[in-house]
Amino acid sequence: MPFQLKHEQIVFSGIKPSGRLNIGGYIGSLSQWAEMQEKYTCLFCVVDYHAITVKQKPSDLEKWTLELVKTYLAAGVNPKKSILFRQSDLSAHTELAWILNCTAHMADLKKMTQFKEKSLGQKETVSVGLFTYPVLMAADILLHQTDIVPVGEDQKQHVELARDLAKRFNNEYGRVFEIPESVVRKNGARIMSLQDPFKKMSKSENGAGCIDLLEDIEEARKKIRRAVTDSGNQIKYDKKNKPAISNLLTIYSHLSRRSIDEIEKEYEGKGYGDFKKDLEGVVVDFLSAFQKNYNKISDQEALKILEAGRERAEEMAQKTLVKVKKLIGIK
Ligand code: ATP
Ligand code: LTN
Repeated sequence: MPFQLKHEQIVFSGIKPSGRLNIGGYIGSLSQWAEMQEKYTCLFCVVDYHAITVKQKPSDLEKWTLELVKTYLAAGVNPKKSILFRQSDLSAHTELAWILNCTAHMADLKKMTQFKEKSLGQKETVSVGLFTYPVLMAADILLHQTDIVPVGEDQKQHVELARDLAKRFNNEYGRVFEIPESVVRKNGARIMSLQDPFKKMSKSENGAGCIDLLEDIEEARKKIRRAVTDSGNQIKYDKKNKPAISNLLTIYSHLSRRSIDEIEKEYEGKGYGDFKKDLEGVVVDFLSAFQKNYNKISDQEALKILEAGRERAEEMAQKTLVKVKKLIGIK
């Protein structure tokens, strides 16, 4: 039975199965998804071809993929409302990526901050895949005629590139792609390391500055206790002068679903000690509830959901790819 589009506008997002998602990725991106599925037709993808742009152990890829699907579900993504699928299940993604590689310019990709950061120190041995990574991401987005892309701050530039490639292709060959827009949280789009408020909390960092969604609860407690703070003792959101406390306030606010204003008021006259003790509670409550949801889902269920998602996602993908190929003169 063909999948009926329930809502007019289309949302697409994805995460790499390259390790465990941390609370930064949750706050910046994943936490927006469940809400969006009530208003939009949503496609949420496990982007395994993106994961292999840096070395991965082959035997880990399937494990991380299933973990990620379960993570999506535990965060409230509902497979009855949204399409969950694996990027490599649809060859249209890599096919369109190749075509868009021929639309992208070297200069477009040389500007990409993520590539510059990730290739630092690797020089000539960095994979070409890491360089063209944003083109594959553009293919993911454009293939499904996406309107909205919820991501963290670090991916905004890649969505910008997807927009540019869509416009360039449409101008050159004829209108085929929607022009997507990123949706980035006003506050929380860049959660910083608990050990260094000038460094992004990141999956690949994985140290004391980063809390995974599946983190051992006692470990998580320790990481909050050890989190760095700023000079002074006031609990005040001030990114410039109090970057560490501002980051902790942002985490507190998102995980407890309370506004920063409200939290600041509650801690007027109190010090960092009280605040961090309560933050520990907020993080532990959040992680416990999340992990309880996560543990209810089996690998078999996750696999079934991916299989159903593949069928649904295939339709739109093929429609777009057929049009694109015709426009460029390939049968
Ligand atoms: P890596 O560091 O290995 O590149 P990552 O931790 O950035 O991985 P991704 O899979 O690349 O994880 O990111 C998943 C999503 O979460 C993306 O939309 C990304 O922008 C967002 N995200 C990742 N880290 C953060 C963060 N610290 N704050 C806010 N959003 C984040
Ligand atoms: N590059 C993103 C993951 C990603 C993505 C996408 C996000 C791949 N394709 C399409 C949104 C839309 C990352 O590193 N987090």
